[in-house]
Amino acid sequence: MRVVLAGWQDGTMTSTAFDSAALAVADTASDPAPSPAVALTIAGSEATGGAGAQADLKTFQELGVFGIANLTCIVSFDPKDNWNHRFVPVDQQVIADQLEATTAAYGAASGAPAVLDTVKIGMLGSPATISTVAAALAAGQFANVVLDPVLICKGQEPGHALDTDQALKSHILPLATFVTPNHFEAESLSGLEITDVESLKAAAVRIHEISGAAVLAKGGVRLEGPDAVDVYYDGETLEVLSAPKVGEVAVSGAGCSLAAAVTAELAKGATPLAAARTAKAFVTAGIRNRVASGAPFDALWQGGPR
Ligand code: PXL
Repeated sequence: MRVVLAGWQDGTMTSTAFDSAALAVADTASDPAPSPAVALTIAGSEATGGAGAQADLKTFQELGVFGIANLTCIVSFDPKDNWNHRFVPVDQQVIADQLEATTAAYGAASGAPAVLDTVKIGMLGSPATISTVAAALAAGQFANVVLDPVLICKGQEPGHALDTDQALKSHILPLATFVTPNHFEAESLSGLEITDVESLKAAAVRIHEISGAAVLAKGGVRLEGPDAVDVYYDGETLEVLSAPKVGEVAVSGAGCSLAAAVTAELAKGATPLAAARTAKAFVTAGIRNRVASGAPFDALWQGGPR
């Protein structure tokens, strides 16, 4: 049932009136709506709203999935320093507390009608956070672990970032069931140079061999040609997903939203290949409808497909 509250829409209804109207509707509804699928993102906050947990939650919501975010770090771009990342990690105990609360509310033993079995991993940012999250994943009975392997965060000290990249490869990648590397990450994970669609395919195959996961390797705007090409490979099916490029400049949040859309679709029961196809279409529409700001990059708009 779709309820339209006219007074709320035209601005004449107060929040108290809205509450009573909503309660009256709840009282008279005969069948409660089925619980939506649930998905968790373990990710960083990106203050301007384009990337990170904010992009993930908006994507989950747009695709009809109840989104939960456990934050690993706070990223604030620095407009005084060429919009580089300022990175602040969340305390390890606070990350563990968020995971504990989420598992108690929606995990397998929670009694929740829609059990949480699908998680997306975004920016972790430090070897310590990687250990905390790896322990939760190992204990967490997640059927779907979608890894957006965010490798280097501008603004982090290089030695630290290399440790983080290594820890991600050793401790999180083996737990992933679906990986979404961008051009740079696919080169780093596969050890191959990627210059065209054929080398992107080879990298996707290699990353599948290393991880056992389904792989959606993104060429995006980095490969020459009129189309933004991504390659899907799961050990059996190799599919090239292609859409006309929308400009030649990467849009903030495209990678996060792609992986989040895969996560939402898997949470609803889609196959990995169907999830990849839906995610590609979702991101293409979101880039077409991107949002400009005072920052020197645009942000993807998750409401684009509406
Ligand atoms: O797009 C990668 C990314 C992921 N997560 C956070 C980010 C960024 C890029 O800025 O800030 C929190």
